[in-house]
Amino acid sequence: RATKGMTVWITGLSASGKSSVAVELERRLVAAGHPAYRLDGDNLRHGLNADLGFGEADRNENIRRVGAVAQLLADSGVVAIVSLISPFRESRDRIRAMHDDAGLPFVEVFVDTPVAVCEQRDPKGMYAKARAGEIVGFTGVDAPYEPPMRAELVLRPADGDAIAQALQIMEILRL
Ligand code: GGZ
Repeated sequence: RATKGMTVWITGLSASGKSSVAVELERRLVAAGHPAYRLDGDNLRHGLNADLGFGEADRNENIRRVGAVAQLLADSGVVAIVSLISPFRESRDRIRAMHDDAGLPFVEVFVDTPVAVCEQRDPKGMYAKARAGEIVGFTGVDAPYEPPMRAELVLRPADGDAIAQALQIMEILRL
């Protein structure tokens, strides 16, 4: 039976673990024979979204574009895996509504890693820069993050590593 296309939308703070769980999820889906493709915010900002910054309007445009691309992939039968901070509830909900209208499943996954933990990890030193005022408008420091109200799945650090978290996502996808 052919895979049903869908979008798995992974939202959370910088360094929350979105990309890692997305990589593991893609690996597992492909291994199980399902076409899957990752759309990662940080990567897309080098190409498709190279013209966008981190103000509210640009972030919303970033979310809109990635949502549209994900929906095209989902429509083609691919499991689109989006990892984007996507801090604004309303813009995430708009993409959900577009998927609903098209009859395509939209699975919102909130990687609920507390900002203190993200800041402790700080793999690229960006939280330190934000605290020092060298980056202005950094999500979780001096720019907002609006958590989902009804995510299909919430992942917390206590749920284990990226592999364990990816398995939890696999379990709720009706493929
Ligand atoms: C948040 C920023 C910022 C600011 C640069 N705020 O964890 P990273 O480093 O590797 O990935 C983050 C990425 C965020 O891009 P997104 O497209 O996911 O964001 S959004 O959905 O809000 O449009 C982070 C880096 O860019 N970064 N400046 N000010 N993250």
